[in-house]
Parts: sequence; structure tokens; C-alpha cells
Amino acid sequence: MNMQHDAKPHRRRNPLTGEWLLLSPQRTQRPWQGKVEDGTVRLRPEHDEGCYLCPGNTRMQGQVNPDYPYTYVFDNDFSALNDCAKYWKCDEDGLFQSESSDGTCRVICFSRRHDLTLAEMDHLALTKVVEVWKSQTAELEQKYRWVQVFENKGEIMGCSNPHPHGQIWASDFIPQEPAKEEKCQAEYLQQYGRNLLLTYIEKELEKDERIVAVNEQWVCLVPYWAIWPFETLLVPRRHTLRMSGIDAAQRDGLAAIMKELLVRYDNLFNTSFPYSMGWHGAPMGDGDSDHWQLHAHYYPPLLRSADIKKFMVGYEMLGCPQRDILPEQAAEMIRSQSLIHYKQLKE
Ligand code: H2U
Ligand code: ZN
Repeated sequence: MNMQHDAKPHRRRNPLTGEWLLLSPQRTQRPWQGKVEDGTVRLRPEHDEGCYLCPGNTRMQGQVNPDYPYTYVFDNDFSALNDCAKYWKCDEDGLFQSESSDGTCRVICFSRRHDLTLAEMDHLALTKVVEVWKSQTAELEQKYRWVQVFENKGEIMGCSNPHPHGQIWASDFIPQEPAKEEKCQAEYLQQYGRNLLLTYIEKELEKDERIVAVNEQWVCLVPYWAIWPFETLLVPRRHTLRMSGIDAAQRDGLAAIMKELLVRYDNLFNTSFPYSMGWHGAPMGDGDSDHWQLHAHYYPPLLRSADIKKFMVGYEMLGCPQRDILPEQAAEMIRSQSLIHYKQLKE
């Protein structure tokens, strides 16, 4: 890291979206003011009668969940997208534009256990989660252009139920975040003749300043352009277009690296670390997708402790995102956490 240059306010560009952020490292004289929670564990039962995701329970509209052993997928009873009968589009003077949108939403229960999170699940259970991500993506991309697999974790992220679960929203349109990545990756390949993310992770492994975890199949790092304090990017080391295309070694490697990342996240503030995460892979449709590389984004909101979050307000709503702690410092803070979960240490 070029300390001289990096200790002063500067901007960095996100090559995946083409957007810039402002870094103000001088505002954190000492980055680690972190207040760590005492690790008091709120006990949840293994099975909760009132939970709409636990096996055997009845959901809000009367459907009954089966007694599933590992994972369970169902159509969201309050779906944000539906298949509509007929395509339509309106445009009035370029000012009032609208279009029909087809899609479907599903909920994935990650475990039959109500009291666990991915961070506390064992290797086999995590491989089952990866398998369900893979099979769901493979099925839905036969019909839809974009399959968004994601997890919203923690009350602070607006998650309504602590039962470990994620979601899938599949649509006939490509939403704007992946659309930016589509454009930037295509332009990078055109201009440099190389795959953007594969080149990026190769250089990051050489520099070794922002790496959080690495194994034979995967790299996890705090990207050079991270906006959220402890944001990370998870990328396969081999050229892979989509979650549907991962092989058994990548599945196992993913389960292993997710475990490392999530245990360290939890240990950072001795709390069940909230985040939104999701997978981006090549959209379906016409044309070559060689410029794409599969990846997951983790966007955790926390800044200094279990209850102090970063607010995206003021300058950030009106100008551009800004951060104080450098991505290099954040990577070091995550990397230096133990690989033993704090709850296990307390037992
Ligand atoms: P959260 O990740 O925000 O907790 O969302 C869980 C999803 O579960 C939410 O999208 C769905 C909600 O619509 N849900 C059902 O499909 N059936 C239910 O009985 C309760 C919640
Ligand atoms: Zn439950």
C-alpha cells in the first residue's frame, strides 16, 4: 500500500460498475475503536412453534412445510414478481416510461435448525446450501434472464425472521446493478483482452493487502473500491460464468471459505454479523458471456460495534459514497479474527 498517498483523502473507482467513491482515512486516527459486545448469546430454540420456516410448521397462508432434513425451497407467498399474461410497454415523451415485468420469487430455508446461522453450520450442511443455490439457479435460468440469489441477514437489515434463510428473485429483465457489471466487464475484455475479475484477483493475490481468505478454488477479499466498512467479494479462481456451472470441488471450496468468512465476521464484534449478500453471474440471453466471472458481494452495514452501523446519508445520498477506514485496514481486521466461533469459545 502506498501510505503516503493513501493517508490523504482520495477517490477510487469500482471497475465493475464504473462508479467512484471517496476515501477519507485521515478521519480515523486509530481505526480500531471497536466496541465489542460481551458475546451474550440470546438462546433460540432448535425448533420454534411460531416460526413460519421451521419444518412441519404452517406458513401465514396455510401451507405446511414438510419435515425437511437440510434445505427447503418454496414459492414466496408474498411474491414481489409474478408472470404476467402479456408483455406491454409505455413511453410518454421519455418522461413517463413503464414496462411489464415477469418473474418469480422463492424462499430457501438453509437449515431445519431454527437456532443456527450459516456461520454455525457444519461443512456438510453448507455444501447442501451451495447445492440448492446451484440447482435453483440452473432451473430458473432456463426461463428467466436474471436469477438473483441473495440472503438478507439480521434485524438491522430488515430481515423478518431469524430462521436461517435466503431468497431468490428471478426476472425477465436484468436489474441495474448487474447491468452495470455486464457493461463494465464487456468493455474491460474489449480494451485489455482479459477477463476483469480474473485479472483483478490475480493481482490482489500478488499484492496481498486486501485478502481475507483463500483456498484452491476461491478468493475472498475486501475490494479496493469497497463502500461498506467490511464489504467483501468472493470469487472463484477459475473462469466460471454462473452458480449453475460450479463443480464439486468448487462447491466444497465455497462451503469452506464461506465458513471462514462468516465465523470471522461474527467474531469481529462478537455478534451474529448482519449483512446482505448475493450472487452475480452472467445473465442469460443472447451473445457471448466470456467477459463475466461469477462472484458474490457481501454488504455488511456495521461500522464500529454490534449496534453502530454506517449510514448512507447526506453527502452519500447526494454526492457519492464515502468511507473512513481503508479497505486494507478492514481486510486486516477481518483476517486477524479467530476461526473458532465466539459462541464455541464461551461454551
Ligand atoms: P425476510 O428475509 O425479509 O425475512 O423474508 C422472508 C420471506 O418469506 C419474505 O419475502 C416470505 C416473505 O414474503 N414469507 C412467505 O413466503 N411465507 C410466510 O408464511 C411468511 C414469510
Ligand atoms: Zn424456524
